[in-house]
Amino acid sequence: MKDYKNYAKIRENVNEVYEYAKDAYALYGVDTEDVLKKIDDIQVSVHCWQGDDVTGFENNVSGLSGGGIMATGNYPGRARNGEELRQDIEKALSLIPGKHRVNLHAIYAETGDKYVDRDQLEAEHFRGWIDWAKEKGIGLDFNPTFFSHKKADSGFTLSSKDEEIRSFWISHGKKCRKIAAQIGKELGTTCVNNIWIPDGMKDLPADRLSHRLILKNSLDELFDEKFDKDYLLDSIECKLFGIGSESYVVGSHEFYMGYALSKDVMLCLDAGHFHPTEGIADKISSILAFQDELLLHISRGVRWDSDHIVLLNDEVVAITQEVKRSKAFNRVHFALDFFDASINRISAWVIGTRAVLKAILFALLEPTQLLVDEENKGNYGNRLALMEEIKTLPFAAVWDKYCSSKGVPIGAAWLEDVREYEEEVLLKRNKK
Ligand code: RNT
Ligand code: ZN
Repeated sequence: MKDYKNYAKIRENVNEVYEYAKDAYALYGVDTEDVLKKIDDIQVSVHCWQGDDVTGFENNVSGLSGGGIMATGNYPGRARNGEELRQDIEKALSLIPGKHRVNLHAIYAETGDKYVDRDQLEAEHFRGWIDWAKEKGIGLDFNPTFFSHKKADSGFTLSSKDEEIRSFWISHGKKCRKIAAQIGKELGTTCVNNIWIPDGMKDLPADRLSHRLILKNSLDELFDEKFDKDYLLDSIECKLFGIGSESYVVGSHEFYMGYALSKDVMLCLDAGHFHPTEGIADKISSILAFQDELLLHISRGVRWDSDHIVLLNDEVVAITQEVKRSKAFNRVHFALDFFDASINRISAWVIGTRAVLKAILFALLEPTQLLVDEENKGNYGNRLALMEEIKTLPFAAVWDKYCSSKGVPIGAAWLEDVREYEEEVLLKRNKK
C-alpha cells in the first residue's frame, strides 16, 4: 500500500516555494500574506448529514425517504448516533484548514430512548451538540427536517391542502426557529436556520397556484415570531425539480425570491437546484443588489441534483470569484450540501470542504482590481488575457502554506489519517 505521508515530504520545502509564490502574486499587486489572514476569517458550514447518509437519529425511521433527495451507496462505517457523528466530524475538521461551523438538521436530535415527534422538539434535545460546539468553540447552523416522516409521505408539507398536515409542519418550523435562536444565543454566533421543503408533484399538476398560496401563508405563520438577528437568521431554499417531483416544485426560485424580497428573509441558492447547465454564480450579484445576505449550498449535481461531493471545478470557482468581486465574503454564507454513501464519509467531507476552501483561496488571490481597471479602460483583451494568466500562478504553493500554517496535512498526506481512522474506528462499527 502507498504511504501517502511521503507525499507531504515532497512539499517540506513549502516555505521556499511559498516565497516564490508570494513574489509571483506581488507582481500582480496581490499580497499573499494579507490573503492568508483574510481566508482565516471565512467559515464554511460543514453539514453533519454527510456522516450518516441523511439518516438522523429518530428511532422509528430507517433512513432518508420521500424528500426528492437520495443518498446512494453503503460504504461501511456510517455514524449511528451523536457520539459517533461528532467523533467523525472532529476527525474531518482536523484535516481541514481553518475554523468552521457545523450544520445540523432536526433529525439529529438526541432524545434518548424516547421518540419525540418533530413538532415537540426543544433546544434541550440538541444539548449534546450545543455543549460539544461550546467546548470546541465552533458555531452551529440548523435546518428543520421536512422529509423522512410519515406526515411528508403525501409529497406535501407546508403547502399541503390537508390542514392537519400543514399545521404539524408549521409547528415543526416554529420549534426549529426557537431551537436555532437558542443555539445562536448560547454559542454567541448567529445560527442560520434554513428551510427546504420537498413539496411537489411527479406529474403535471392541474393547479400550481393553490399550493404556492398555501405555502406563502404557512411561511407567514412560521416566521411570525420575531427573533434577534444576532441569534437567528432565517433562510429559504428553492429548487427546480427533485426525484418524484420532476414536474412541479412548490418552492421554486421565483416563489422564494418573491417571498424573500417581500418579507426580508434570506435566500438560499443550492448549486444543484437549477437547470443542469445553469450555474448559481451569476445570480449572486443580482441578489446582493436587493438583499443584505445570502446563503449558498455548495453542492455538485451530476446530471441531476445528485449531491455529489464538491470538487474544485469551474462552477465552484465562478461562485467564489463572484463573492470576491462583489466584496461580499461578509454577506454570503457558505454551507456544504452533499451526501455520498459510496466512499469513506470522512474522505467525502475532507475532499468537499478542502475544495471549497481552495476555491475561496483562489478567488482571494485574484488581482480583481487589475481586472476591473482593464475593464473600465475598455481593454477587454487584457482583461481576458489576465484572467487566463492568473490560472497558472503558483496557487498550490499558497494553499500548501495555508495548510501547513494551520497544522493540517499538506497534499494527499491526509489520506493516511483517514486510512488509520477507518481501520481503528469505522470498520469496528457494526452495520445496522
Ligand atoms: C435538498 C436540499 C436540502 C437538503 C438538506 C439535507 O435538495 O438541497 O438542502 O439537501 O437539507
Ligand atoms: Zn441544499
